[in-house]
Amino acid sequence: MKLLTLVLASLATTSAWSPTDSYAPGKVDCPSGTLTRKADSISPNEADWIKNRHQVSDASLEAFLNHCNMTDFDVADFLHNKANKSLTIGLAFSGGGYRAMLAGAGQLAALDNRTRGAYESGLGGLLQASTYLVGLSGGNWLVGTIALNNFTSVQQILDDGKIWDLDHSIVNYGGINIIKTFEYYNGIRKDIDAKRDAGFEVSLTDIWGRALSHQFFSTTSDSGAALTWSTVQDADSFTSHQMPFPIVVLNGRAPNTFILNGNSTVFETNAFELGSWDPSVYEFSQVKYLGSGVSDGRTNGTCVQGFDNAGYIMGTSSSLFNQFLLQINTTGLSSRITSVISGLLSDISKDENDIAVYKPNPFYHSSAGDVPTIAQNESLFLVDGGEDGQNVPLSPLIQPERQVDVIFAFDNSADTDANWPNGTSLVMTYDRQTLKQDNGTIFPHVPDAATFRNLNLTSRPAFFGCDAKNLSSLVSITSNGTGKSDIYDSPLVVYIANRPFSYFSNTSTFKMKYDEKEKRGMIENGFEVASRLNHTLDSEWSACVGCAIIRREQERLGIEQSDQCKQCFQRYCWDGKFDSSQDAGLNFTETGLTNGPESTGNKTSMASSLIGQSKDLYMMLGYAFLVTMVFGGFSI
Ligand SMILES: *[C@@H]1O[C@H](CO)[C@@H](O)[C@H](O)[C@H]1NC(C)=O
Ligand SMILES: *[C@@H]1O[C@H](CO)[C@@H](O)[C@H](O)[C@H]1NC(C)=O
Ligand SMILES: *[C@@H]1O[C@H](CO)[C@@H](O)[C@H](O)[C@H]1NC(C)=O
Ligand SMILES: *[C@@H]1O[C@H](CO)[C@@H](O)[C@H](O)[C@H]1NC(C)=O
Ligand SMILES: *[C@@H]1O[C@H](CO)[C@@H](O)[C@H](O)[C@H]1NC(C)=O
Ligand SMILES: *[C@@H]1O[C@H](CO)[C@@H](O)[C@H](O)[C@H]1NC(C)=O
Ligand SMILES: *[C@@H]1O[C@H](CO)[C@@H](O)[C@H](O)[C@H]1NC(C)=O
Ligand SMILES: *[C@@H]1O[C@H](CO)[C@@H](O)[C@H](O)[C@H]1NC(C)=O
Ligand SMILES: *[C@@H]1O[C@H](CO)[C@@H](O)[C@H](O)[C@H]1NC(C)=O
Ligand SMILES: *[C@@H]1O[C@H](CO)[C@@H](O)[C@H](O)[C@H]1NC(C)=O
Ligand SMILES: *[C@@H]1O[C@H](CO)[C@@H](O)[C@H](O)[C@H]1NC(C)=O
Ligand SMILES: CC(=O)N[C@H]1CO[C@H](CO)[C@@H](O)[C@@H]1O
Repeated sequence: MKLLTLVLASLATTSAWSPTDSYAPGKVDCPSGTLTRKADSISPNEADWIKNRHQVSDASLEAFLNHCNMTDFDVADFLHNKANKSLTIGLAFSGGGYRAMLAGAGQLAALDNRTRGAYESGLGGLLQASTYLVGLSGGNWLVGTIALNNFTSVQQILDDGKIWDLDHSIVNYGGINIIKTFEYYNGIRKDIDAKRDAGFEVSLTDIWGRALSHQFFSTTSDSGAALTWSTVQDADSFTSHQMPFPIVVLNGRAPNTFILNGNSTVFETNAFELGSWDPSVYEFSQVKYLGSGVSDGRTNGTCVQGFDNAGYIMGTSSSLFNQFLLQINTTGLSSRITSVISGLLSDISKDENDIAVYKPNPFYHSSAGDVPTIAQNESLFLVDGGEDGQNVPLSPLIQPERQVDVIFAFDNSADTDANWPNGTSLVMTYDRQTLKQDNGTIFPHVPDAATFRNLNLTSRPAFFGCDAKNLSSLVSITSNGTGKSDIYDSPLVVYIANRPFSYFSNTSTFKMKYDEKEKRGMIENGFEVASRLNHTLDSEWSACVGCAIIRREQERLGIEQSDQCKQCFQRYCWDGKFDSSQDAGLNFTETGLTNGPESTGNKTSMASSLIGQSKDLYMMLGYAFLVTMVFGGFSI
């Protein structure tokens, strides 16, 4: 009986993997209907899943708020008798390589009730109460690792020590074990050949995605060669609605073009679909059937599965890093290994190296989008989600269709010379709303980068959009007054930026190796960042977080805040003032404030003044030797 259950369980889990049980996609029958739909709502699958998730998260939110010590606030009465809807919490984790993954892991751990100490000195239970979990680039490594390993926890990862072995860089996987490295590359080569032999174009991102999978899916058979992104739909923790809805963000970019914030197409891959809310595409396609030939979403009856390899999707969101593979000659690997690698690299698509090729294009001959070059191309070209400068993945969470009440935006970008964030990512998202490409979404007022730092908005948490009434001017500038957004549709943003407490967490974006001590230092510091140094800097921090979560619904209902919440908002809301004078620089002190000259930490920047503008960066992308030049100079 036990055996039977086991067999059935393994059948159930493998059914969503690649039908070839390898990296190669394989042919399957098509589902009925078209594979695409217009982006005028969330998908029926998502709507249905979210409804069920709320049954789980509502109870967790009640437990969380009850533990927050909010005064003059009756949690049960508010949630059961007053609120008209389930409160929807979105978590967003920025890009920034392993720095962002590890700092983000600590921040996530502080919200996770499964982390030892999180319930007492963090925000334990907030993850359990959240609805959406979004990541980009390094942040997508975090989200993807957690989601596709059946919603494992950061605590579990640290305790088990099986995944996130970062002792050796991804390029030199075996370290001194040359045979292991040799087998690693041979295995990747076999995978890449299998996909090509099945008739699909391969790009550097395929190799990159397979390499990443060895770190993220090391406990999965064949390091996740056949593991698809859509497998998440079948994970126990997903079907039982124990995890938030995972989403990763990508950008569209055709070869030989560069992205300006204004004309970027922001794509997302969620548990069910890949697509974009932006007018240039305005369509979603079922992620499980990526790789199928379509015309305006219609198939010929034969479809493909297995194209949406989990590592490939995660590699696409972080494609800026895949050029590391081209640095191979500098790593001192044996000639036997480099010759395998040279073979591997010689046959891949010659498009620019950071571009992932999705061919056939799931939006081919689509009638929904208004940028014909996307619909007319046989390939869809996707790149790192941070290339448009919106390094915190907020786009999926500001879509009014998702009805998010509050976003916790974790910014682990390297904006400054010393690899700290300066709020630029939020400015990019703010600016975008004036453009047609943002399609009527609204994002609260934020100040310029100098103000972010001068007013200490990166050295302690900062709330934006505290008063929905102040957003009315944004509704009219986004569209001509017929926009789809209502001021209350715009979530309040709790911005939490990377800063040091117990560890200097401003490591270079391109630091590719972390020993155990460094890894734990980064994660512990992240916990402290999200918890106001374990509540020591503000014993009411949990209550203030509670105030932020309930704010929009209170406003919709016309309920006044408690005195405690008013004080919290005075402490954490940006007051609308600017201090754009010379950036005073940051020198973080234990109290959470800043003074003095720029703190240096492990500064690795060589060429940041050279590459001040992203335009230059993009023109230079694709040349292997530039990876070293770019160290520390880009904001992710
Ligand atoms: C709430 O207050 C109690 C008693 O002072 C304290 O033990 C507990 O840690 C507080 N909870 C939070 C989440 O701050
Ligand atoms: C904060 O709590 C976390 C989790 O329990 C712990 O790892 C860390 O050492 C604590 N930090 C401080 C400064 O006490
Ligand atoms: C978190 O854990 C505590 C103690 O283990 C429990 O009382 C609480 O209900 C849990 N909260 C959530 C949201 O799961
Ligand atoms: C997935 O996680 C859930 C919740 O922790 C657990 O009950 C289930 O057994 C796990 N499934 C697998 C296949 O590990
Ligand atoms: C974005 O705008 C720049 C400058 O006009 C242009 O060079 C680039 O091709 C555009 N990108 C796309 C994807 O349209
Ligand atoms: C139908 O689509 C499949 C998968 O996209 C493709 O492999 C096949 O060649 C197509 N068949 C015809 C007859 O066009
Ligand atoms: C790397 O090595 C290969 C041969 O192993 C050589 O063809 C290639 O030019 C080298 N690349 C660089 C950047 O030195
Ligand atoms: C903020 O960061 C951006 C890069 O993301 C940089 O170009 C800008 O100079 C920085 N500004 C300040 C005031 O630190
Ligand atoms: C306002 O915008 C809507 C859609 O964005 C459009 O249908 C309508 O024609 C516009 N009205 C005017 C007066 O421009
Ligand atoms: C920011 O921190 C510095 C250093 O502690 C302090 O002097 C300054 O008053 C703070 N600024 C604001 C606006 O809180
Ligand atoms: C921070 O400022 C203090 C006082 O101005 C100074 O003593 C200290 O060296 C500075 N630390 C760093 C890392 O710059
Ligand atoms: C509010 C708004 O501008 N909505 C537009 C979003 O994009 C689609 C596709 O271009 C339009 O049809 C909507 O009107």
